[in-house]
Amino acid sequence: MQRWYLGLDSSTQSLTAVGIAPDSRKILCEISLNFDRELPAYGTRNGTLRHEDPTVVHAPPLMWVEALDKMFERLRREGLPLGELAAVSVSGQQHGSVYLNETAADRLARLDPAVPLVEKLRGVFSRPTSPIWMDSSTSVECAEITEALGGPAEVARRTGSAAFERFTGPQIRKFYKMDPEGYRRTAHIALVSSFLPSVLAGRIAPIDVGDGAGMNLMNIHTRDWDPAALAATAPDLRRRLPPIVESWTVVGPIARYFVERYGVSPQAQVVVGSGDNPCSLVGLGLVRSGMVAISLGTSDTYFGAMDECRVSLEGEGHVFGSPTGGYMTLVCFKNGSLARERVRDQLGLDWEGFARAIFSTPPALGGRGLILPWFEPEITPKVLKPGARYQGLRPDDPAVCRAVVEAQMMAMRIHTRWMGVRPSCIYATGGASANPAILRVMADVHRCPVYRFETTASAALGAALRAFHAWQRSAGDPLTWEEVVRGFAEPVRDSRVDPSPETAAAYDAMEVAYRDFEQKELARSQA
Ligand code: ADP
Ligand code: XUL
Repeated sequence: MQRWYLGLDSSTQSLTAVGIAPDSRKILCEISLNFDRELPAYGTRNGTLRHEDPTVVHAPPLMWVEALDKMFERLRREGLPLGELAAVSVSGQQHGSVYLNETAADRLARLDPAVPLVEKLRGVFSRPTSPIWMDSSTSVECAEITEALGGPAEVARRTGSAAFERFTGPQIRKFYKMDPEGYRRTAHIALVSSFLPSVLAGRIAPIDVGDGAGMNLMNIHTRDWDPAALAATAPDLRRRLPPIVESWTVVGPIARYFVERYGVSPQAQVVVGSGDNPCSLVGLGLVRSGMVAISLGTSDTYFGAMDECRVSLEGEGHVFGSPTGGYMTLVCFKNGSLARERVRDQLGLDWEGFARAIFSTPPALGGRGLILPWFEPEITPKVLKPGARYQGLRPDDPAVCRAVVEAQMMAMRIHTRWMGVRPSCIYATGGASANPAILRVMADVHRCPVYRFETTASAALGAALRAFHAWQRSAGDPLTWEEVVRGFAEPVRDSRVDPSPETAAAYDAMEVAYRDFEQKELARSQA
């Protein structure tokens, strides 16, 4: 039997496993367990616990543990050769934190193969629920940390991002203020992506530079804890945090629990976990600077690899350590598919009609009009007062179809310029990447080739590929990242859309006009 590798993605709603066999470049399995359906006793909705304050969003960490047992049970039932497993790694929803008491390390080290994980680990939490990335209840703490560190640009310069409500540091500060006794009882703080490797390896696992950068606590330049950020967050925080390591670090062999209970190879290595976005970077094959993915989902996200560390002092987006070495960026635009749907519906079209309207309108509308697509409050740039703004266009003009997509692409072009990396190729993913007119505008505005990428479980695949890479490295036979991802992370064949050079001048002119309109409207909405 050939060696194989397992990636486990603990996301908001489910735990997904992807197994890969690199020798044959085969995906051996893709299995997903939905938390609400398969673990109803925890009472989650979409993987989260409801709170009377809608800005508070938590999840039960014990549910993630139980899901792990269920997953290994499934893997065994489906006949995966667990005895041949070479390495496993984890992808976790970013920012979510798990609070462990002083018994945790010992209990993790003594898991009993005869007793399910939940029974042994029920008592290890000093905070029964975990705040996750959807929690936005820490504005006060963000302001306090920002003030202590000398302003938003300084926080971004140090940690790669301005202070964000969902980031772990502000969440830890809130816990410390709200429940000082609970904080006192906390011996270890883990991320979702370091907690599950801790269970798998039976010891407190380190945090990697990818997910570590989503905490407002890691210095993005030194790739280690930032003493000033720690001090601004909570007292005695350093001793509650594990070390930060590069993303290919081996935590140790898999715990005896999994060997005896499920027949996993005792030689299987547990590789440090990372965040789902850093893992997706690998799962999409974005292993060279300038390779970018644009995900056109409910919101649109732009993320890619970058060799040098540059941060946005305006607070646009985030810089994380990349699991491949260097850095990665992530910028989120809230008005994605919902804005496109709004336009489609207000014109009474289906997606085909929407595409036809784009193809029958000239690039940049021949300069006759613009829209700022802020139907909902926008993240990039920050717009709190929603409402689309029109210039030289009426909402019932079919040209709005092209205008909205061009505006979205132009906003990405403008608000990712701080990265100092021009995209060399773009992988388009997400629901709207099925639309050929949208891909045409994307290629023209960004002036680079676009490929369509059909993803199912890119984060879990990325974790499996990271496990493979780390195993090779630790065996003294390192592979380049290109060799690691080859045959697994490939775009749809024949999906390449090349930019049309004759549109370049129109979009350069549009950029000037768009910037101007955006500046004016931003100033007006702040007035
Ligand atoms: P998420 O993962 O955020 O739920 P998806 O990546 O599944 O989102 O994308 C869903 C969105 O894709 C829908 O909201 C819809 O607007 C959009 N979509 C689906 N098909 C098309 C199409 N042919 N053209 C444009 N948008 C589309
Ligand atoms: C990234 C973020 C989300 C979660 C989703 O900053 O908050 O993408 O990682 O799981």
